[in-house]
Amino acid sequence: MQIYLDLIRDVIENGVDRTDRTGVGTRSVFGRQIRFDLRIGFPLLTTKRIHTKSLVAELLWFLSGSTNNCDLTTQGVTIWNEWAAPNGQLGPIYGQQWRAWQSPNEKTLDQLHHLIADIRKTPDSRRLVVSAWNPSDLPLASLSPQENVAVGRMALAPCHCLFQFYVQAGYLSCQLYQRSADLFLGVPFNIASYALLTHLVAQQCDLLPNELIISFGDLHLYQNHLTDTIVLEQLRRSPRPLPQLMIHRRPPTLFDYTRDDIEWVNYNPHPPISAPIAV
Ligand code: DHF
Ligand code: TMP
Repeated sequence: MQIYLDLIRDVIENGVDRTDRTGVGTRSVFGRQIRFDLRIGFPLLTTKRIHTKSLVAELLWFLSGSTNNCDLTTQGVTIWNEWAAPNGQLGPIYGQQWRAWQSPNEKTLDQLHHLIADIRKTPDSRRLVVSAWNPSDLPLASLSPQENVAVGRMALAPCHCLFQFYVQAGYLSCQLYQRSADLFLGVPFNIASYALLTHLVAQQCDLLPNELIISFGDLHLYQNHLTDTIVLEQLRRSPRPLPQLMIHRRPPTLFDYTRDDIEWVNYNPHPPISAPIAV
């Protein structure tokens, strides 16, 4: 995970200070790519503790097709609270686009179901793509997250908005396009979440995980993270050996995993670092 610390240095050294939607302000670069070899260990950040319970709950929540924050808060997971409407709704975000993309004939399209079928049937396909970027459901810039949900729109535009799989010689790779990336808070989750997704899809398709590639659009550090106790503290810490992921069971489909199926061993990170999240 040295690459993560290098990315932070890159943004600090090469980034430009900019305004942003939240009003907090960022230092930002445009267009970066990182790669992880999933065969040598699981890319879970070791220079601060990542709350794996939230990570697993969020991915399984996406996979279930839910867009209601109550399905997270009942498990004690609060990472989506700032964007949810009072009834818990978040509008047509990831879960809906992945599992029930609204198609013109009034039917819904399960992109993930088709993805698994396509990987099995035509592993050489160049169309193993899932998109959460549905322009007709995007939030309106003039409305708050909660107001957008009230008019049937997404609370937040998809950040990790498109991903593609690639199969070669029994190995599965995944590339994600992330249009906007909060390097301190969001990115460690995004790396681990897509690494986990790649492991789960591989298991379901009788493949082994190979590489995770993330291509970033606007990659930024929020100004209120650029402090001695947050980002600079992160940079002072040395990476430790990567943990290994254990998947205890092979359930019938990608949609049947439970949190008890997923566990990391040998995860010995530095302590957590808390930071304010920009809304
Ligand atoms: N907005 C912004 N500004 N940055 C984000 O990363 C972000 N991520 C969203 C929604 N909106 C966002 C969804 N993912 C946390 C991590 C990921 C995430 C939302 C929040 C977070 O607060 N992480 C803390 C606490 C973890 C926990 O409570 O389990 C952390 O220290 O990692
Ligand atoms: P934006 O919609 O104005 O780009 O704001 C979204 C912010 O949330 C931005 O800082 C990126 C961050 N983010 C992540 O980094 N990862 C995520 O998974 C999500 C949902 C958001």
